[in-house]
Amino acid sequence: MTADTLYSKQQNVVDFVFDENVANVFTDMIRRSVPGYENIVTMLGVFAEQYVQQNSNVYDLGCSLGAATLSMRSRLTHHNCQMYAVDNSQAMTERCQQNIGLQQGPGVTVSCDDIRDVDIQSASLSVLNFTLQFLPLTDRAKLLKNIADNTLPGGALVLSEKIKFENPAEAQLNETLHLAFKKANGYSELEIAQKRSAIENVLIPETLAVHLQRLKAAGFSSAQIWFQCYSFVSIVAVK
Ligand code: GEK
Repeated sequence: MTADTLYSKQQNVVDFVFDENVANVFTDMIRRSVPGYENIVTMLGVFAEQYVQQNSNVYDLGCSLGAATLSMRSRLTHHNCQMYAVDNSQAMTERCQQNIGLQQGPGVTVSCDDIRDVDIQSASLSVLNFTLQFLPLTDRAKLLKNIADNTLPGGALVLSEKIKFENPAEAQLNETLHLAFKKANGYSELEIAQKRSAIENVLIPETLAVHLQRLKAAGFSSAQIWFQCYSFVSIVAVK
């Protein structure tokens, strides 16, 4: 795994993009920046075991290097389903394709596409693992409705996001704890500050209440939080 040193030197910070440089260090970056990421990825395998149905499709939307796809594939109990891993960063999908090829398992179609354009059909499980937060606010409901409309009865969506807190004290506490987490993982004050300014116009968090209400409005019959670590949550919504 290549260490993430992207923001270790003083630089003119520009908006964050998922380019070659990020793809090269992404595994290290996300593990050291997103508390609970590895647990969530592991548990996606358990979700796959629970929700993937015969003759259905599984979607990893914003797949990056394919960690969620690999976890789900490793625990599929039905082998007559098709997996789709989609990301609009070519640097990510090239590496994702290689990673998937390194392990045995059912077929996965990896494509370099915008998740807003994916033709979702007969989904039994879809995953948005820290991806929805990068879409413009105005596009989020439409994507969730597309997923809900094309999810089979009993199928699910797992949505992981960084959330915003309305209560200033709660926001401050979670911010402090996240900062401590990043420092404990070896990021310097400079790295943390530069990454924060690179991401602030790119990753737009919303409150948990907004997420849960929008999932219900999209057509899921239930939506509940199953994991939280500081401001990082994962929600399961069932059709
Ligand atoms: C994991 N799920 O390891 N269309 C397609 N992909 C997009 C779009 C879009 N409109 N916007 C952003 N992305 C992964 C981690 S990372 C999370 C997901 C993070 C992609 C983007 O290229 C990147 O690969 C991914 O969403 C977000 O389980 O970096 O915090």
